[in-house]
Amino acid sequence: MHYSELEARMRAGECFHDLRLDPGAWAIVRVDGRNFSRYTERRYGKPFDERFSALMAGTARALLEELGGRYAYTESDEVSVVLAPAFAMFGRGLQKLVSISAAVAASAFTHEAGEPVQFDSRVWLGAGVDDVIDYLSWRQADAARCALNGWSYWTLRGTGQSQREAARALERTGVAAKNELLSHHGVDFNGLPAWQRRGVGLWWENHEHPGHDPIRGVDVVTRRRRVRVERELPMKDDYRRLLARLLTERT
Ligand SMILES: Nc1nc2c(ncn2[C@@H]2O[C@H](COP(=O)(O)OP(=O)(O)OP(=O)(O)O)[C@@H](O)[C@H]2O)c(=O)[nH]1
Ligand SMILES: [Mg+2]
Repeated sequence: MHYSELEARMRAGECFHDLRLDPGAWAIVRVDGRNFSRYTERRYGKPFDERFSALMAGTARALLEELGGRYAYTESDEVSVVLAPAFAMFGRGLQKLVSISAAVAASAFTHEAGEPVQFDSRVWLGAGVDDVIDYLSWRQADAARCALNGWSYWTLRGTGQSQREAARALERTGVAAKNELLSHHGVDFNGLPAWQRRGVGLWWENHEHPGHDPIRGVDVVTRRRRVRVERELPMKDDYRRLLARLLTERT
């Protein structure tokens, strides 16, 4: 068999190679830490740890920069990165996007933490900006739900309840009752840091950078792009308005 025949036959086996993001669609790539329940167990404070959150924000920044994303959002052990319809890396190929985003996340986190971790990755497609805003509101609602559950669980554990006792007690407890449970134990849920309840958002912003032009011998101001890390995100409709502005404005 000629090499070119073998090549063609073997390439045909790469049957997922042609999968691409639909032209004109918005895409979101979401990475999630693999087995992080176990990884974080003995290393980080519960339910929230500022050091862990900083590592995830650093991972989100690396993804935003490497993929040229429009917006990134992180909560718990996950990061979502919004890719505008003009996203053109990897010929919009799905396998490259999924594998490289997982690799970027794993290497960024590992480099900072000093020990190896892995992330999985998946892609979500939306037709327009409104879908993207719905997606991001969904992840923020998930952050709020997890924060309430996490705080309730660890507050009960703090009173001496076992894993099973705390989990069973919370199965039968609604949102209002969890808030009451927390305030009964001196935790004001709405007074907790915003990043714990609402997640962290990252986006590009322009800023003016004062400098000196040595050739002309004059001071100059240049405009530069930098990543803004927002740990005080608004929620609900205010968040949707912020997102609408970030996703539609020309940068
Ligand atoms: N201690 C601590 N743990 C955290 C923090 N943020 C997230 N986690 C952990 O990250 C886990 C994320 O949950 P999942 O992604 O559903 O579970 P996982 O174990 O990573 O499992 P897979 O994603 O399916 O591999 C939570 O269960 C928490 O245990 C934090 O600030 N402190
Ligand atoms: Mg995980």
